[in-house]
Amino acid sequence: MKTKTLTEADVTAESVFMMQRRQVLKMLGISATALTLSPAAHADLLSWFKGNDRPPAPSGKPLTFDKPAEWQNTLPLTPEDKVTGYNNFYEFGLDKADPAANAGSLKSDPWTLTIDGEVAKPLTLDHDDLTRRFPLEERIYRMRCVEAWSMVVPWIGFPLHKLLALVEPTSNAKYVAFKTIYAPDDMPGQKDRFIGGGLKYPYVEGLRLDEAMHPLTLLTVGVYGKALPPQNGAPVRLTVPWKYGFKGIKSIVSITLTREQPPTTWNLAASDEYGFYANVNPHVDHPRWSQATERFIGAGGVLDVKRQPTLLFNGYADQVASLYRGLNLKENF
Ligand SMILES: Nc1nc2c(c(=O)[nH]1)N[C@H]1C(S)=C(S)[C@@H](COP(=O)(O)O)O[C@H]1N2
Ligand SMILES: [Mo]
Repeated sequence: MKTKTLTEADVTAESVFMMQRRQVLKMLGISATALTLSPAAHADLLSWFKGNDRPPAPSGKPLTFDKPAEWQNTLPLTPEDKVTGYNNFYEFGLDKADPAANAGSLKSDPWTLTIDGEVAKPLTLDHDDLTRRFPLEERIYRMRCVEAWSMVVPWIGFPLHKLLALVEPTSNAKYVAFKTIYAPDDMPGQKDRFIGGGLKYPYVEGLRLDEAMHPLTLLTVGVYGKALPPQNGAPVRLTVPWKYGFKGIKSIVSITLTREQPPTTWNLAASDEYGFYANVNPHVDHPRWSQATERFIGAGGVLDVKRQPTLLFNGYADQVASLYRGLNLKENF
């Protein structure tokens, strides 16, 4: 990593994850004393991989679900403890280990998810509706973070198009906007600009309506056979496997059909680095790092993770490339 003065703008960049929290604090001039006093400072990437000071993630209740053959495959899975222990959920801190350590304060039951906007039949779902209203399916998806690491995850959920069909989008509906819960008393990152990486909260995301209606787009309520633990976005999050992970907004409280393209959190933070589309693409680099390869997080330790080529649309080009015919993917990154 090159040495330079870290500005506040850098703290809002997702690449901060690539540094150790210790380095970030040092560059910001926060003293070693403050560091030892900060509970968050105990957990950095390396110590997590060594299994140090990381409490076991609380696991959700077992779910009933089908395993449609269409969504099964033989990709090697990322182990459950890494899927639930190596997370991005800035509302609970910047370190990969922070969400598992801190997200226990999230109150995910009861829950209310409203679906409104340009729809004929607005709808409100409660906590139990999320797992009972639609048949649940296990889907083994590749997951690619914009920071150039990847996983393979057995998610459980239902396709978003089933929910959208129920609310009947009007002919004005062109986009779908998503919003994470705003609960600063339970989410330290929403209360404290430093803990929350300087992002604007609540976290928001969006898709074009045709992307939202695509059969791959999943409203996810579980992982590894059980209800989502809080650090993975309990009780309901989005999974769009051909896009960078930041599109997969967690702990969703509202889904609003809109006429205009909605604002999205990382684009608001750095519009030249994080686009609205965020389709995984080995040929379109992030301004500050290459996207040609990725670090697959498998069963090994931090030093033997596999480098592998990044796949166009994260390996889902056959299914989704037609959505972007005629669109310049370099301009619309
Ligand atoms: N509300 C909210 N949703 C979020 C994030 C976040 O910080 N807040 N991080 C995103 C990023 S950058 C990634 S890579 C994925 C990580 O999901 P996982 O922790 O379940 O692997 O969640 C996404 N959804
Ligand atoms: Mo990410």
